[in-house]
Amino acid sequence: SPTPVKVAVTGAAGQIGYSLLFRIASGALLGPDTPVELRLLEITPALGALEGVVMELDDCAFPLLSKVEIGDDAETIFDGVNLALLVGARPRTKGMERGDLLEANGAIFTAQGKALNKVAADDVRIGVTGNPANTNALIAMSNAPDIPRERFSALTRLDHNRGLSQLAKKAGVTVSEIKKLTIWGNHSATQYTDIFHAEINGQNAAEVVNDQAWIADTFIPTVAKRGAAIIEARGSSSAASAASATIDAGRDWLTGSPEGDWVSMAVVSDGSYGVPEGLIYSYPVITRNGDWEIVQGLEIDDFSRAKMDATAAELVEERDAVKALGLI
Ligand code: NAX
Repeated sequence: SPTPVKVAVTGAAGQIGYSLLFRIASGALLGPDTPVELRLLEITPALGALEGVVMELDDCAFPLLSKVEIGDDAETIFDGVNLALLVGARPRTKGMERGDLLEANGAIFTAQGKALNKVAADDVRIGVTGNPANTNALIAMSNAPDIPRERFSALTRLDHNRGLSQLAKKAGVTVSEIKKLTIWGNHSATQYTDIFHAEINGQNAAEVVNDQAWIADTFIPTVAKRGAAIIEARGSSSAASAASATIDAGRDWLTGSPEGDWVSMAVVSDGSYGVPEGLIYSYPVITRNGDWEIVQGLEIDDFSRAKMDATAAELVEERDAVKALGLI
């Protein structure tokens, strides 16, 4: 049988982990023919809870799950991993300033970047879900000089999926009838969900919708504020949907985006679309065999330009703040 793929998940005892691990172990990430070895990283006080999660993984008797290792030492857990899903992060707690949050996460992502640099497999891919995802990815990437920069990405697939579902409802179609939606920029309130290049059954989505006020005043803010709406309704933040998007993103990265479509992924900017080089910025990308390519040549009107620039400006600010803290 084929060699198991080693997949690391950090923050494995958390909410997202509780959904993500079972999906990975069932084959949703790597397909029905690829066995998987899970490497689960947590902070020391959460290891007991993580043991309970592993008991449940055992009890599922997943045929594809070859082995599970848990621990609190990044170098041990990341040793030889082919894919690292960095989910664990320090949430913003009451009274915490933005600088404190960046600093707390900086400590996590500098250490994890260094550990990956030292011990991960040569073909490693790293996906960051933990917030602030783009800047955490930038910190990890900057602390892993021997890993090609293209191997890092931050998750905007949840925003992409949220956009698909909102647009499908408005247009009275199913999500699979929509292609080429784009999330530009930061996974934050400044993100820009672009339907001007999207297609609904081959027709331009903005033309099908034909309602600029809805696009500007309802659609874009609804997608951007969906996380807050989930917290309001559920009493805790999106977890199953975030896990599902983490699976979608990892699967498409490794096995390729669907023909005739693209996906949104925050990746290192090469200056495309006037975005400052080196930022981790969400773009429309086509993926194949673990590589990605930014879709080029899309026409950008003034409405889109302003929104793409605003989210880039926020990422520049975050980058400058972590630079000032000596994290990159
Ligand atoms: P939880 O607080 O339930 O779980 C996080 C886990 O990470 C905890 O078990 C904690 O012990 C662990 N952890 C903290 N520091 C660690 C470290 N240094 N090494 C390993 N583990 C560590 O949060 P959860 O709801 O699972 O969310 C995880 C992260 O995803 C948060 O940062 C959250 O903001 C972010 N999200 C990102 C989304 C995205 O689309 N990019 C959407 C969902 C979610 O909000």
